Amino acid sequence: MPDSSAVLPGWHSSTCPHDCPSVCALEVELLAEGRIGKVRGARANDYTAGVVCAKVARYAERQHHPDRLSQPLRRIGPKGGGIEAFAPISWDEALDETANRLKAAAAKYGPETVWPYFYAGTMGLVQRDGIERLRHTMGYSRQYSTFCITLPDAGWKAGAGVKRGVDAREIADSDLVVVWGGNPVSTQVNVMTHIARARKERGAKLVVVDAYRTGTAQQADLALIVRPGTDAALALGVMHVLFAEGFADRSYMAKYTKGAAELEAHVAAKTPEWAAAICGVPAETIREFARLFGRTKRSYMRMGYGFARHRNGASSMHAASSLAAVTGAWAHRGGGAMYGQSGLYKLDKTMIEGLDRLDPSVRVLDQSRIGAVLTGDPADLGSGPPVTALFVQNTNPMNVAPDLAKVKAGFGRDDLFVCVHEQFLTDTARQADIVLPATTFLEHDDLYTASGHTYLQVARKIVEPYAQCRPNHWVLQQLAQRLGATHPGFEMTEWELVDWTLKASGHPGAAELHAKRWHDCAPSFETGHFLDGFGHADGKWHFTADWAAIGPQWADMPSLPDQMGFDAPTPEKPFRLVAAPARSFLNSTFTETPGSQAREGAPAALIHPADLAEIGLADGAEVRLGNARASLRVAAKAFDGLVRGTVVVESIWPNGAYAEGLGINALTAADPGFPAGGAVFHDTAIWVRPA
Ligand SMILES: Nc1nc2c(c(=O)[nH]1)N[C@H]1C(S)=C(S)[C@@H](COP(=O)(O)OP(=O)(O)OC[C@H]3O[C@@H](n4cnc5c(=O)[nH]c(N)nc54)[C@H](O)[C@@H]3O)O[C@H]1N2
Ligand SMILES: Nc1nc2c(c(=O)[nH]1)N[C@H]1C(S)=C(S)[C@@H](COP(=O)(O)OP(=O)(O)OC[C@H]3O[C@@H](n4cnc5c(=O)[nH]c(N)nc54)[C@H](O)[C@@H]3O)O[C@H]1N2
Ligand code: SF4
Ligand SMILES: [Mo]
Repeated sequence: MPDSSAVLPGWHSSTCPHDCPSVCALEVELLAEGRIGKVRGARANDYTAGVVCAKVARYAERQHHPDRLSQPLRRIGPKGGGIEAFAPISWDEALDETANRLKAAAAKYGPETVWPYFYAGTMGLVQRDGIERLRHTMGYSRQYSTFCITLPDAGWKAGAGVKRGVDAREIADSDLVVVWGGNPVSTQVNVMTHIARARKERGAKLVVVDAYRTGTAQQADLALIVRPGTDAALALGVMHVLFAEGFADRSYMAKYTKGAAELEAHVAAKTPEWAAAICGVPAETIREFARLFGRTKRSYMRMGYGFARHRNGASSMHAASSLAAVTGAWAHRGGGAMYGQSGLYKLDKTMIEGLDRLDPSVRVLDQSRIGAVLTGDPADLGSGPPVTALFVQNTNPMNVAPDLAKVKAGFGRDDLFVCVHEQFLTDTARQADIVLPATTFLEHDDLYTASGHTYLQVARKIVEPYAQCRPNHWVLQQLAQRLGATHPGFEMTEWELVDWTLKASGHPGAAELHAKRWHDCAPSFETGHFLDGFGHADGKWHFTADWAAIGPQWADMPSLPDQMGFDAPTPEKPFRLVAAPARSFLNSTFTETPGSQAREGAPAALIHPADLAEIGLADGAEVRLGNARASLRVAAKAFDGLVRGTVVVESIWPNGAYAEGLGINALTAADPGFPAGGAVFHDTAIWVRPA
């Protein structure tokens, strides 16, 4: 690859940086004027297979959006205001002021008063995780990242012992694909490509388990629509049938699992009728699914994240993913289960994250509890000082974090300094004292792993940064210089960090990987199917979970799969809210693009027609959704693809899309899920009233 200043018009390879399991291999059209044209999926990559989602195909809308931040800004008006509340300043002024404020805060309270705060706006490892190097070299408060994977990870690892599973390309060899608690039509479209192939070539069946009839469920041969948070009950009902009707593979279980006899005894009483009363799926449908799954050795379970975003989510993931170990589907091509592949890459992140400088005695703050942290909850702050300075990259907590009213109260504090590095003036940037303009993935270099497939990819910048935008790495280098943070990682370019990380991890170096476009880290069939042992020391799938080994809040968790509690409906709050991802947004990203806005319209609450009638509301009427935390107005949409009592608001709309200026996460709780924490975005009891 020549120096990026010499990138010529035409098609260039890249990688989608967004927080999506697909991590598509991209081809980006560079037009003559340095502008981006079309974006398409790489056909030569056998996972991406030439397909990308519509929102990224339209990336030019985002890249060249008139509202992209173009220069550093200082706030001169009230917090929460628009662009008129800010005045342009120079990069030197912005960086000096930020460094001075962080220094002053640390001088007053010690370094733990500063909280570098980030998540996965870009999934590139250098631009996403470099902030950890600044944190560790300065001794700033650490972050426990709980928005996304904490709950599903805990549940998966309880069974499998390691985070990897059967290669998604094997879906093409499956006779039955079960998409459980995820909505790939919206959230990782490439899964559907491989499912379509299996259906066309093998007549494979598709079963979808979800809390509402999603786009994915609409394509299914059999859709099981559950009450939110009740997947463990459903799984137990299915297991009951598998054992009772001779579908359990006892020789597989004897060799590869722990706790099979206890499980069999335990599910003997968990009949489909018992399960149906809890999960809302008719007993006959549970039997139909169990028999189909039991008969089909090549059954592939694609486990989603969504059904684990409940207080009991880890336990639900463990229960549902255990089905493949009962039938021994794992032993067959096209059979088994997969939730994520991140355990495959084994990257040495020392240089990117400054792990050699991590001091384990420094306090850890929970990302999802940012509201409680910023409002000074002693349980969250521990014995440490208040947080008086935040430096934010790659995340939009004023929109995506739970318990949003508390988050807003925290950001509203006068004694809190906030610097936000962003591509757009997000809800979070609107709270900042200093706003810094960030590059997009087309304007910087990075390295990408994937959750949904097995390829490592690198991507180089294709266009020069827009206006005064700068990469995360450059901003960290500049701050490090001003703060006196020294680490070899700050001396390296992005590309050198990529190269160091790849080579230190035993992978091809940056140039070699760039030339070959992607590098497959898939293990052998035997390892991929755990035929040489699962990840636990005993090499077994654990039906009996050792929750105590995973997190501190284990005491109330059943070791064998069982139905645990959640934010249960009450007479005052009879509904359960699921705030599932909208197809044309990616978390809070793409809410700014005209194409996505046109497709999504406005926020709406999907409510069962019988529930609407009972409340005395017509389709399209304004309703108010609420609980003890907050309430908000939204239009009701009659929808019969859910169990009565469920309300779905596809998300995450900017706060300004709601009449009273606070979005859906005003209703969600920041309570940590069991046993190791994790946000519970789909586990919310609410009331529904006429607005
Ligand atoms: N109600 C509800 N809430 C949810 C969820 C839900 O399902 N329902 N899902 C949760 C989940 S799973 C997640 S992962 C979180 C996601 O929460 P976030 O990670 O905060 O969401 P994103 O919108 O993906 O990205 C945040 C920001 O990163 C910025 N960004 C992108 N690239 C760069 C870059 O290179 N540099 C800088 N400085 N900024 C960049 C984008 O402009 C964007 O504003 O939301 C959680 N919140
Ligand atoms: N278009 C789009 N794509 C995205 C995102 C986005 O916001 N929009 N977000 C990205 C991110 S950060 C992530 S982590 C992934 C997440 O991708 P998914 O694995 O799809 O997970 P979720 O987005 O949390 O929710 C998916 C589904 O879980 C269902 N669900 C909720 N509660 C339950 C339950 O109790 N039981 C069952 N069976 N189903 C339930 C919801 O109805 C929803 O259809 O998607 C990524 N891709
Ligand atoms: S499907 Fe996911 S990885 Fe692929 S282009 Fe869309 S957002 Fe990016
Ligand atoms: Mo996520």
